[in-house]
Amino acid sequence: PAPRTVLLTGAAGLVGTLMRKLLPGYGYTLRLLDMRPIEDEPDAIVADLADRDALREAVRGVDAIIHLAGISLESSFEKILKANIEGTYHVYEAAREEGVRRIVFASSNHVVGHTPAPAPGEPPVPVGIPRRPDTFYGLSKSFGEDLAQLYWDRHGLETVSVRIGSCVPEPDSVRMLSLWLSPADAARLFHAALTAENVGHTVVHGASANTRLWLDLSSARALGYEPQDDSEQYAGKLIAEQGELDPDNPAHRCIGGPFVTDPPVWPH
Ligand code: NAI
Ligand code: 15L
Repeated sequence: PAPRTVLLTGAAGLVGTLMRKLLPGYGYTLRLLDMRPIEDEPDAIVADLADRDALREAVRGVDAIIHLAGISLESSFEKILKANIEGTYHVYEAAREEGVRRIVFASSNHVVGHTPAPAPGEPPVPVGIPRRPDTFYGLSKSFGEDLAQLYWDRHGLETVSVRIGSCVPEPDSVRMLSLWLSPADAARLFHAALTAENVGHTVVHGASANTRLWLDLSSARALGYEPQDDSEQYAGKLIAEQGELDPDNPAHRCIGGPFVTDPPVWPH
């Protein structure tokens, strides 16, 4: 049966807030969790991923988990270790203990951030390219993908790891024209990842049908994802303001963009 009750971790964050609005439209009942309280959601579970008892209770009875919680930018190795590496392990252990069958894991383009960006006219990169994390953050997402593979192979717990490009309401850089995942397409992709059959552990790219797309979407489309949006509508304004990407600029050269030279740091 298709999953109906879904735990959304990281529900207070940017993507979590967008998905809280959009996923109920696909028929899901959401249970929300974040370490930060959510103003208009008094029933949301306020818990840190370090709290294994709280996590186990949070996953009890859900059909699936969308795991968004964690540090979403660069930070110290110690902080990343706790929130993203140990925290994701705790989510998988809770799911295993409570018999949850599927997790959708928010991975990131920063798993392959050091990969040179395709030049204009070159094909997008496939999901199978060697991983080249650009930060401890990207490394933690690479760990999450391996953890997902282990829990599939050892425990039969399924995961779709979504290497999200840039999921924001509107792209705000020329780089993001090639990576944008519109909120509506993100909901489409999460729905496909929750409902496709026999996914085992599948890695997909999370992006819209962008004219300048860098990320190949064939494994996402194989789940039934049909992106509807294209960042090209923002191209004129962004290129007029910022200029085209310069392949001689190290901050432009790779998929990870500024994360390879001067990564934005998690403020908390
Ligand atoms: P965000 O930083 O806005 O949200 C993350 C949420 O996780 C926050 O509400 C935070 O309070 C919560 N959180 C952090 N550590 C926690 C812990 N130890 N216990 C409980 N909650 C904790 O990030 P955003 O943009 O919403 O991203 C969601 C997920 O998607 C993240 O895992 C991020 O790495 C991933 N992602 C996002 C992309 C994007 O473009 N927005 C791109 C690629 C990946
Ligand atoms: C990410 O993984 C970050 O979580 C997000 O804040 C964006 O910066 C995105 O990647 C990106 O590469 O644009």
